[in-house]
Order: sequence, then structure tokens, then C-alpha cells
Amino acid sequence: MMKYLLYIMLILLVIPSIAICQNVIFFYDFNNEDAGKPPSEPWKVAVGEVEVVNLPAPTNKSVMITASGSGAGMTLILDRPIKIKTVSLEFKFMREKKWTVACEIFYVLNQRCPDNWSGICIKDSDNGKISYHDGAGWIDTVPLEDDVWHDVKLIFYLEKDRYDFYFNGKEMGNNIGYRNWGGLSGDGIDKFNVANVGDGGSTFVKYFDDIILYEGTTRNVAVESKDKLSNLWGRIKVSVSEDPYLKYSGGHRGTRFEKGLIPSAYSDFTRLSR
Ligand SMILES: [Ca+2]
Repeated sequence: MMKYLLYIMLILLVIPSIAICQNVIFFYDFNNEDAGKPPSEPWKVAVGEVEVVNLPAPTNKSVMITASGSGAGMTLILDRPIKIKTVSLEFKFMREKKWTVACEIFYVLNQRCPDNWSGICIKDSDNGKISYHDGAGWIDTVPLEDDVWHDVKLIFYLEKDRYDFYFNGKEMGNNIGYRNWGGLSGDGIDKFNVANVGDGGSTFVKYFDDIILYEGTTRNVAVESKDKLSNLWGRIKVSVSEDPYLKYSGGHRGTRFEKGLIPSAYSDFTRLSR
């Protein structure tokens, strides 16, 4: 009898872990970082002022990037490109008022790209709209409201060098081409530029948080109940530790989820995760 009970317990444990198993390549919520300092490895400050701040709360920190006209941004490089797969990137973004001139928000590249303005390019336009590059030119979408957190989601179809762009849960474009991708067909992505890397001439204060890259098109991490989160997160940690990008697991922070501290400012987070 004991034997059967053990089998049943084993099955009950295994089934849900298979159902929610998802390969999270990296996730940074910056909550365990030191405020006032740059984010830790593997993020590298490319240029300008980049520091962790207690915003929206000391328990839920984010990264503040301040440009004074000479560029400001941070970069993450993977130890090898992700190819062929379909992967998705999500992050939270806020821009303060009093910015000047269009510049980068988030660019995803291959290190072999000819410059820092290649690949998948999302920027804020001079006209105040959030824009993406389709390989031929910039496409303006909707006005970018200042001093409010926004949700950005990019789905990369790496086998065909195309991506979809979602802003605040709405599709802004799909099957979009990469910029300056000549000679890189199918070579994948391994470089993540946040804000104004490799440019200059603009001034702004931008915030970024919850930067996550995962396999597939839908994030399986449901931000709902505290108990459920804690369970899910425990399993995702296992998944990450088995991932080839193990060196980045040190930056994988689950504190906010583990504590169940979901700020109201992020109310869209749950909706987008479904
Ligand atoms: Ca955070």
C-alpha cells in the first residue's frame, strides 16, 4: 500500500512540473541589487549613468538610465547565440518627461552586426511615439506616455529572422524584418542593448525592469497567488540551473515573486503573462 502511495505522490509531483516546464534563458528584476550602483554581471554599463534605484519600491527595484547628451545604456552578451528557436523577450519600461530627441529603447542584436543600430530595434521617436524598425525604415505606432510603466514584448522567430512587437498587450506589428542583417541569416541573437548604447545627442531618464527572455511565445509564469508563485518559481529555478546559459543564473532573482509582492503599477503583468 505504501508503495502505491509513493507512486501516486510521484505522479502528482511530476505532472505539474512537466506542464509548467519552460526554459527561461534569463530573468532580471533587480530586486536583490544594491540601489545606487550599476546592475551586476552579466550586465555591463556601455556608456553614461546606469544605476539600480528603489523604484517603484525598495522591495521592487529597477534600473534607471540617465543620458546627458553623450549616450547612456547597458549591454548583456550571451556566451553563444540563440538560433533557430522561437524565443520571447519581455520588459517593463518607463520614460520621464523632459526628454529630448529620439533614441534607442531596446535593441537585440548579433555581436557580428555592423553597428549598435542593427537587428531588432525599438525606439522612441521625435514625435513622441514608440517605433520599430522593419528592416527598411522606422514605423511609428502609438504615443508613448511619459511617467507610466509600459509592457514591451518581442517574439523572435530566429529560424526566419522575423519578430512580432507588442506594446502594452497590443500587437504593433508582426513578421517584421531585422535591420542591417545582411550575411547574418539564421545566425541568431546574443546581444541585448538597453537604452542609448552607441549613440548620443539625446537627453532622457529611462527605467527598465523585469527583463525576461524565454523559449516559446507565452510566458508560463503566472503572477497570481503567493503560494502558486512560490511553487512555480522553485521549478523555474531548477529549469534555469539546467540551462546552457548557467552563468547568468546568478542574476536570476525571484524575490518579488517569492514574497508575493506584486505592485499595482504592474497590473498589466498578469494579463500579459497569459
Ligand atoms: Ca524589480
